[in-house]
Amino acid sequence: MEATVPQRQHQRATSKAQSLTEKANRALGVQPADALFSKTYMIGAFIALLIGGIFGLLQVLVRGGVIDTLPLNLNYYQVLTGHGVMMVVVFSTLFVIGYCYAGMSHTLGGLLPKVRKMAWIGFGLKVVGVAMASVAILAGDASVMYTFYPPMAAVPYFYIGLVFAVLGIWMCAFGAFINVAHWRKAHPGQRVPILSYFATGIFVLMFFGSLPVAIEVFMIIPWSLGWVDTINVMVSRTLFWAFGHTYVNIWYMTAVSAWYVIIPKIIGGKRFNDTITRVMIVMLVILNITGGFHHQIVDPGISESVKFMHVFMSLAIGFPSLMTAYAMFSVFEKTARRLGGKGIVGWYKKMPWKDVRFLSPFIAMVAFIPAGAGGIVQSTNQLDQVVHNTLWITGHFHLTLGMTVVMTFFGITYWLIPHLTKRKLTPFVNRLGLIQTALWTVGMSIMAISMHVVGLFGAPRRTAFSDYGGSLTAAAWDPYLMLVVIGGSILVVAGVLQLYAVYHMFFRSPKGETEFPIAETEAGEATPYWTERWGLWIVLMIVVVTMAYIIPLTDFIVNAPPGSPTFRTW
Ligand code: HEM
Ligand SMILES: [Cu+2]
Repeated sequence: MEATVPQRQHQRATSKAQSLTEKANRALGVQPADALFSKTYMIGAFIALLIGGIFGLLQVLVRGGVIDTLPLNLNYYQVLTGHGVMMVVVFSTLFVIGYCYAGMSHTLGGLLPKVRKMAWIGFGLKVVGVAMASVAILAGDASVMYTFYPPMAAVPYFYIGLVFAVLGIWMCAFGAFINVAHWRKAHPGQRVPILSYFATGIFVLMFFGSLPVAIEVFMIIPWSLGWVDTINVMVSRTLFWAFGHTYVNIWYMTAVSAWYVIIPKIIGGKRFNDTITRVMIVMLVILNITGGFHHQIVDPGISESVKFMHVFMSLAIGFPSLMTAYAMFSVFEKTARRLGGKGIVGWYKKMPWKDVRFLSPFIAMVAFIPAGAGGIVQSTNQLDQVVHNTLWITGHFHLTLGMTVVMTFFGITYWLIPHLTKRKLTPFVNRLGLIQTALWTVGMSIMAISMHVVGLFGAPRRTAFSDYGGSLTAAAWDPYLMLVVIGGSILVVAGVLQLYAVYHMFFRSPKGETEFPIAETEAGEATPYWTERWGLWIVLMIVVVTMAYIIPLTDFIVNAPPGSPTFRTW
């Protein structure tokens, strides 16, 4: 729609002899070379969802006692590792990067050719890395779960694969920084467009969040090669969760970006106050990494006072989430009232419930209410003793990740893919999407709620089926595990529908233009320039991280227990 100034400058700078069609494409807002990049990421993401979904189904069938041996001689823990890696490392990361790059391309007037090249190299590195890790898992030499905690040790090339994947992520992060910096130089005094502001925050966290895991992997590689005999288990777990927790929040922030920026447009409204939106992003960036410690509440070797500080630091992330909840419902209400909605709840009738682009992320948001409450439970020392390492935890992250994040991502596909493929969202695909949304909601709710309940009764996570020598307690879990099977099976059907919808929007839907929906701010808003001070936000983030990590890490290293040799538990 808009051929902005930077687009024109960029065109002049890059190549003078462009074909007419290419120019027309640019004028219409989607640049073929940038679209190709994001499309490739989407395809990669959905292939990972397919493989991860098949593994998920196998898991529920084993846990529920429906089958007792897995096909192709697969081992339960091998499948579980594959499921975790495909869902959290591949699906989520590829989706985030593909979406953020599409957002930057759209709002910054196209990616710089240099940045596009970096991002493709990043893709190549990720493909090599994931392929190496997958071969190791399939060969049965890396059943260490996606968390790969020492002292369990996989074959060295599993970790070398992870190094490639991290390098690939860094390429994309640096590409994003270069593109945003280039735009800022060309637009002195202006605010970075909101979607690119979100992308900046997301890539800052991606880079800083993956530094600790890179250090961890460089500790593990010589140990797995046998060059050093032992490893400090506590240091490696701590480095892992500084990364793992931050990545969870990267997915969450990506989902939130769609809530703030895209959904108001889809419902025909304006977005929430721009300054507050930016403050929320900055808070998420500054406060995030230290949350990693809530994954270690039960770990030994961390003093009570340090654990207390970390409970506080974890709960601090709850604050921007509450701001988001307020912001979203305020936008819904304002929009609906403008459209003529009346009464205390009657205005809800004005929401486009039959539009999958709205319904799927709306349910995702609602799911975050119980999901976030569960997170507060787990961050509380005494309550975590009850649920730690039970299926409650698995239920929790299928609500947060499997519903809140994934359903928002699904909702995004229904406009992003047609936008990228220059096609239209047909009423048929929309209806398919609504059915898929309903099935995913029902399936995930049944599965996640039963997991929460059976977790309270003590059923452990990360364990293949066992009747524990005929234990009556374990027998009492069976009905809930059957519900997990039912929920999981419904989910798989929903997953197949989603994959079909993606296929349709890629190859079948009629040609046409689909808008990249970005909501405007309310008239008369002025965002102060200090929101652009990323240098300061990063310094503050480092200060918070230092406060959180110096004491425990020094303690783990100075008062280190004997290190651990490698173990192969499978
Ligand atoms: C297709 C539907 C799905 C099914 C049937 C399913 C099923 C399961 C089951 C039964 C477990 C726990 C196994 C155990 O602890 O013994 C599990 C673990 C897990 N799932 Fe899913 N899941 C599905 C979708 C997803 C999605 C969409 C995500 C995230 C994007 C996800 C992420 C995870 C993660 C991170 C784990 C933990 C792995 C570990 O403990 O190492 N799952 N899943
Ligand atoms: Cu966390």
